[in-house]
Amino acid sequence: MRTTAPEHVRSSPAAASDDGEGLPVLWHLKVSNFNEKARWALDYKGVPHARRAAVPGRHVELAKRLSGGRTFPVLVIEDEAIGDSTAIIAALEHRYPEPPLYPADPAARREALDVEDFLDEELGPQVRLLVLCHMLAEPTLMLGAFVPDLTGSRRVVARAMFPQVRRRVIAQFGINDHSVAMAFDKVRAAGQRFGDRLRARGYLVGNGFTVADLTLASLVAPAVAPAQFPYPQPQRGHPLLAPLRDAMGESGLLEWTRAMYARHRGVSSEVPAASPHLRTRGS
Ligand SMILES: N[C@@H](CCC(=O)N[C@@H](CS)C(=O)NCC(=O)O)C(=O)O
Repeated sequence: MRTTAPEHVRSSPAAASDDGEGLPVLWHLKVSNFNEKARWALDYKGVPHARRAAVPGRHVELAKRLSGGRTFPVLVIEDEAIGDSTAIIAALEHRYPEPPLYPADPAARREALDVEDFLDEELGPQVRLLVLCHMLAEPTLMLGAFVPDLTGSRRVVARAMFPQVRRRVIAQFGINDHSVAMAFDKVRAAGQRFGDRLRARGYLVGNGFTVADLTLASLVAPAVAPAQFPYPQPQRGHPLLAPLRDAMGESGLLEWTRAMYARHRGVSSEVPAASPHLRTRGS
């Protein structure tokens, strides 16, 4: 959504002090493409920040408390909680202009923001649906990607409850033959729309990396599983996801995404919780 989404930006002084040192805090889901979009922007700009990962599904209540919305990512920065990846990037661009993700030229900037919006609406949710649909057949794969921190008895319980989880996910995301066919159509349409430009110029807008490229690469990342993705991706090269990789390979999206990750994903600027920078008050 566009940056003017006040329902997803809330004054949140209590949450802002969460890390104990006034660092921005990113509340996120490790597996998720929209969350990767916000992480990449923070890392690209080298913004020191703390991260709080949640279990998919359980994050909705947290999101409501933080931003008033129901989705992650939520970035708590200064006294604001921002619950939308596009608004998060806009806020980062404003506070940390270098290196820029928005083109300097106004027309190119408009184009990059329009591409970002288009991809947020027309590609991100479809890739998510297809990744879910292809991974649901294999509990180990699904749990390894969606709850990578689950170990021991909690993992055994999750494995036992997996048939219920699968039914819930299918219902929640409306996964059926029709929605899957439509999602494949949209992935192919995005490939056709942008493939020629990417092959010719390497970037979506102008001749350099912008928010448009970051958005496209991060939104398809769970399907591509590039080596630099910062969390476990047991789906990397897995045969169950071959149809999805093939659909993206037709337009060159697969290779282009790997190249963007290799060239621009860079190092994480997360300040780990154990760091002395993150001492809790009084310690
Ligand atoms: N427009 C939002 C979309 C974010 C989004 O869809 N997040 C998902 C996880 S990938 C979510 O939290 N969904 C919970 C829900 O819709 O109930 C953004 O760009 O941040």
